[in-house]
Amino acid sequence: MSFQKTPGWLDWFAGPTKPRFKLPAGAVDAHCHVFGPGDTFPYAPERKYTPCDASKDQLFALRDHLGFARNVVVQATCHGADNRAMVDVLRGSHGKARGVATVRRSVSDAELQDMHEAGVRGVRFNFVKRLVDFTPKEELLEIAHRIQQWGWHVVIYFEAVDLPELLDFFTELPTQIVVDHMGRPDVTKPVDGPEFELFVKFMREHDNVWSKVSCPERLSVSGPRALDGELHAYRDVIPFAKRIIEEFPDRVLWGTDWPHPNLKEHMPDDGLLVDFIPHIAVTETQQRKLLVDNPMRLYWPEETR
Ligand code: 0GY
Repeated sequence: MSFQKTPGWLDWFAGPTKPRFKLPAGAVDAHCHVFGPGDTFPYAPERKYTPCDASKDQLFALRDHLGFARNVVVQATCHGADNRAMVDVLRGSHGKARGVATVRRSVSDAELQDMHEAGVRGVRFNFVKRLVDFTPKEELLEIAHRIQQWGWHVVIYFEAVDLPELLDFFTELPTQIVVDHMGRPDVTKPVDGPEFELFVKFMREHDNVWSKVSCPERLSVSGPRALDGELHAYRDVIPFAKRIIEEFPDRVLWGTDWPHPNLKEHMPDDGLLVDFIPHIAVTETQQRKLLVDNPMRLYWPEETR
């Protein structure tokens, strides 16, 4: 089947820079996706965008180029609840990739078991209205209870303005919870203002809540340009990510977000994204926890005992 990319959509960055920041041995890119290829794994009829293809071999090449050892592949909304492309990455990774699926209440235990054997370790609940249609909370809660028997967790994606309304639901979830991109803060607001404070409080009061400190390119308003000759790309995101890493060093994860769905103005060079890491995780200990210890504990616990 042939698909036409959504107009205005930028392709992922070919030929990324080799990062200057040397990732610690065993580093995990804990948030990335694959798209299709559409001819093999068709995009879902209910999708809100049609991406360019981004295959597993291209993902593995990027992993090796940047210096990562492993990937966590998150089901992208353009594939709906058809997890075949994501599961195909896990099966082709020789144990070096784990996954996060999207499922509906109709999924059978046998399907969940199959996905577990392939390396799926979580499900994603998406509340970003431009990406998905509404799913009733009682259906999500039912799924969250069912996945517990495999020890899976729930990844949640939402915008900061929606957190007050979603908070009660999130606190009902019985599993570990991983928040995508710090709950998408508005970085033009103060880092100690009421909006981000609510997110910090959510993490502080619930020790099952983790956060990805990823996607500066999505959150930044100042953008990718350096200031005064220094590397200060995405500088307005730094205080937010630094704050979360400093306060919760054992519950943070980082990922490239390759192939960067839905970007229309600026497509990041993934090598420069890696070079952003030491601006937010400023000590070697923080970097090791963020990139190795934490993702290994969550996705490969059998190797950390
Ligand atoms: C991300 C962010 C986005 C998209 C998706 O699955 C997706 O389509 O996650 C976004 O558009 O903000 O995490 O990749």
